[in-house]
Amino acid sequence: MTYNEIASNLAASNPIHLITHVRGDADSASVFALALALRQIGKTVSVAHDLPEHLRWLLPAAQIPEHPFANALLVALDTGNVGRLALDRDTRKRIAGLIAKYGNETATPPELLRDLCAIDIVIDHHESNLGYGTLNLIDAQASSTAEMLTLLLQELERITATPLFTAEICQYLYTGIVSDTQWFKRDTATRTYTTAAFLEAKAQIDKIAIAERLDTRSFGYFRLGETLRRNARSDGGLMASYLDLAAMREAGIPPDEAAQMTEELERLPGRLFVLFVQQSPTEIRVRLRGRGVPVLELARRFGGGGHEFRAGAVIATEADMDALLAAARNLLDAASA
Ligand SMILES: [Mn+2]
Repeated sequence: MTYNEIASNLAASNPIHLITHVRGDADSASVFALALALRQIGKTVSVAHDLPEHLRWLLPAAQIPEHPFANALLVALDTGNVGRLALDRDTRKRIAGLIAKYGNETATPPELLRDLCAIDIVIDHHESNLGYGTLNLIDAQASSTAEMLTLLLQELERITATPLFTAEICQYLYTGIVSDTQWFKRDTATRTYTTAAFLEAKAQIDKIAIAERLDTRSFGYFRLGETLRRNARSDGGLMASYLDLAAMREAGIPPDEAAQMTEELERLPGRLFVLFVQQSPTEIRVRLRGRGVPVLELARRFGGGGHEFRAGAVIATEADMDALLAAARNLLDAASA
């Protein structure tokens, strides 16, 4: 599907329900740019998201309902996994049960997933996205969902002849781009520059304010750093660490904020980085980063997904942790051979 075709579909639909992923980030929050734009062209819009506490400043001033209206067009954004969609508890549980039955999402028959959750349109930049929507706009060349939404809103503006790039909308899109690219330091292509320049020309964007807000960490975050360093193990180019629930509780940091410690870990001189973050007694989130070493396949093998050099998964036990580390070591050996 092209940007124009998706924009035409949105222009022709009403109401519209937008769904992003669990453990939201500044890029998934660019969904609010789309929501506000759709409202400007007269649509009834609802947004299902899961923004963690430390990112609540990204919520729009205007109230946007979280639950879909009857017969709404369902649009999923910023995730390649149906299992990661910020759906209601019940549906998520049923999807998780189905995926568990087949081992991982890739092995789960798409039609069975569709029975539980029939997405009309998918908009995403993750390479691992197989296209679980009726219509799919998957652009792995895009730095972020925010970059994609900038292009999409340009089309929508043309189709509806309604100016859509308000200061608030530009702010959302820009924040998503700089967050996913770490201020144009990674996944940045010429088009990322073009879209960012377009937004900068449309609105006065306070970059310092955005940078400060994105960099804000709780005091406990720095205390949790002690656990990150204490549990760190290096083995050749493999760097791994583990943040357990007890340590997070003691530091007063929820797992979502703790997961940002991947950024510190990947500053170490290594080639493959693995951060385990215990989400609950039965769930361990894995964040994978590769420096020149592709990690997407490894994530997939453990039921996850993401990008070639940045991916993630959720595993269950400490035995899974060992299995993943062993697989990571093999991967590194194969890459060095
Ligand atoms: Mn993203």
